[in-house]
Amino acid sequence: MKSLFDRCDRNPILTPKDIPLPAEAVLNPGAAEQDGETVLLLRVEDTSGFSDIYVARSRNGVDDWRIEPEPLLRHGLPEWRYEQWGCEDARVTRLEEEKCWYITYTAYSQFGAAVGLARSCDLRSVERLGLIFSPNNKDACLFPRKFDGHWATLHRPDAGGGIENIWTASSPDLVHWGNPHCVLSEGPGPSWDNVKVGAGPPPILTDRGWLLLYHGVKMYAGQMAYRVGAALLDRDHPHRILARSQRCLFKATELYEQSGLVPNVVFPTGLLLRGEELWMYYGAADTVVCLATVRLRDLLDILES
Ligand code: BMA
Repeated sequence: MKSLFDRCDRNPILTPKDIPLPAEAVLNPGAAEQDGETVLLLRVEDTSGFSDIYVARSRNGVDDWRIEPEPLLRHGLPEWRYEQWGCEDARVTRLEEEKCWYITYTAYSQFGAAVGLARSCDLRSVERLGLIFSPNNKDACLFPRKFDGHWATLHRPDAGGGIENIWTASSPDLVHWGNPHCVLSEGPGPSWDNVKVGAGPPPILTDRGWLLLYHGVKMYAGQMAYRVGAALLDRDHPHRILARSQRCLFKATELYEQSGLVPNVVFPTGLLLRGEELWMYYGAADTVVCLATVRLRDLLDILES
């Protein structure tokens, strides 16, 4: 059967060898467009096991990446105690109203995994705004516009007892968050996403509502398989889910996805709409960065059926 997504024939498009320092892995990139170029916010795990966020730029979004020598978000700075062990898995959203990009990322420390927020107006320097969700919480991304005067985010609190669902929250100022709603829960019974779910890249507004790509996890022989599904959220009330794919839409089938530091992982964190096509940037096997494309209409058709 023809796959819904087309993998880039240059995959993996970035590997640890491309990074200007000894790196164990490069993975889970946030994606943005700036001055006609593609910008990826790469998670780079160094050879001690700690991660920072680096910026990579390319004219075509596929190759000839130029990687900044210094990280945009460096873990371990003395004044940021909640990220002493790592800055991981950045998602980036352009807020036109603020004329800036906002970056949500996993701030990892002895206190657990929390959600940090940072702002950048040039994707070269960054201003941290601090934590927006306390541990354990991951996989947060911002919607690009306000709803009734409030910003909105998706996030994935760990409810304990192995319950990990996707929630929304809203905020008047991007700093104080409240009004929680569960928007997408773990799949039932033996579903492909029955262990946990988490938001992927920031949602994209379509004529049917907000399109969300998310990762879902199921255990096979004691190992977690990370795969990708899609959902549609209401255009004006993003905590209302309109549709959800019943099956996973993208999974590890290639060697670079099935084999690596963590096998059988595809983990999308960047999504750009180019004409009729979505370009999905994802981490594969927690080791390399890859790209796959899909026609927006094909995804929406699946969600409608
Ligand atoms: C999640 C996160 C991701 C990682 C994924 C698969 O919990 O830690 O950074 O890619 O697991 O191992």
